[in-house]
Amino acid sequence: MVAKKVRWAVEGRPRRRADADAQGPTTRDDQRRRLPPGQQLVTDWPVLDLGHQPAVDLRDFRLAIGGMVEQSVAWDWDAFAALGHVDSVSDIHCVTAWSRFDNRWRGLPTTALLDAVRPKPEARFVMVKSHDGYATNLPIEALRVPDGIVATHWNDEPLSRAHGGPARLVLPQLYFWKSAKWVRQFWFMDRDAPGFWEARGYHPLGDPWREQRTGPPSG
Ligand SMILES: Nc1nc2c(c(=O)[nH]1)N[C@H]1C(S)=C(S)[C@@H](COP(=O)(O)O)O[C@H]1N2
Ligand SMILES: [Mo]
Repeated sequence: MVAKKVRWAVEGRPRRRADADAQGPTTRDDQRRRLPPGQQLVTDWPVLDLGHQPAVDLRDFRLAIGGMVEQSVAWDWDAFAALGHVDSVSDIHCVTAWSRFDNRWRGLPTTALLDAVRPKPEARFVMVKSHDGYATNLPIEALRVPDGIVATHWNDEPLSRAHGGPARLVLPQLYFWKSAKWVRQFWFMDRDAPGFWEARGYHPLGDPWREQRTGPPSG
């Protein structure tokens, strides 16, 4: 699976014909505006992971935020749920070339997460780590966006285990591999370091509008 996904990111995944359903309620104009280059609209929601979907019991849930921050935290579920959660509707763009419009997420805005821990001035990057061993790196600015959210709900239902419940990151402005499922830690750093896919050739940032699928040749 890993080798196959690296190949898809490099060469583009073999395209299925757009199913008629995928045109859905969106207009052609809407699609032209909202679909990044090389993407195809789907109406289902594919599940992608490393072959292991960890079971995270709410009683054991901890979201730890540390590294170069003024105030590190380790929220249990009740503390996390007591923060100011919001709804936010956004589109998913996966590097394997599917996009899914109008996902209603509920959770903690990433801007509120930043406010809670107050990154130090030298903090410029973040490593996000998950319960399945996955990790992905981000520039800190990637969290200072209006639709960034640590989501507990999707379309008004608790997020399923397959899709990263009880809590996952959602950063709609980047390819979906940056949206870590089963998130357990945000670690603020002064230097960048590659996460799981970034170490295997994916782009360090992953902006779908600039088709940043693969990174510069690694050296
Ligand atoms: N913890 C974790 N998060 C992850 C992944 C993963 O394997 N493990 N895969 C990433 C990739 S490549 C994609 S496309 C999306 C898929 O999310 P979905 O299964 O909810 O569609 O999760 C991202 N976050
Ligand atoms: Mo992906």
